[in-house]
Amino acid sequence: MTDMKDMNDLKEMKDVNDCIFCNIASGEMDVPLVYEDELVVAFDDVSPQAPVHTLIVPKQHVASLNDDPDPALLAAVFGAAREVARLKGIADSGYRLVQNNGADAGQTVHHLHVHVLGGAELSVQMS
Ligand code: DGP
Repeated sequence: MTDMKDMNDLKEMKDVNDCIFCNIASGEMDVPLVYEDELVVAFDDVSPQAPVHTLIVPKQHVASLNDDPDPALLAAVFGAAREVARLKGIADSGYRLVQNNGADAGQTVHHLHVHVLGGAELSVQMS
């Protein structure tokens, strides 16, 4: 008989296999990386909303902030965002981090990610 843990493991395997950001992070999808370390990858957004628009994505599949990610993983994501800003030459001119969770926020890819936006003066509108 399949127990609850097996069911959860199966669901997690399905989520990972179906997840475009997991496929990018694992290298299965060949996308040029802006940055990589042990815990995260960063790559440019396919539909840029600013001259610099890079996504920071944990290698581990976490659907959203509601999934209670390890604080060390969140620290790695924010550290990577700072490093990407430096690599892209926008650390001093300024940059915005955006992180969407759920339908009202417009989250379209259900794998936790942070957008790094900059390279021009951004709109002051927050919503
Ligand atoms: P969000 O709305 O926060 O879930 O943003 C998801 C972002 O992911 C969106 O700006 C477009 C980007 N995106 C979706 N699919 C791909 C992809 O296959 N490659 C890249 N580079 N970006 C993608």
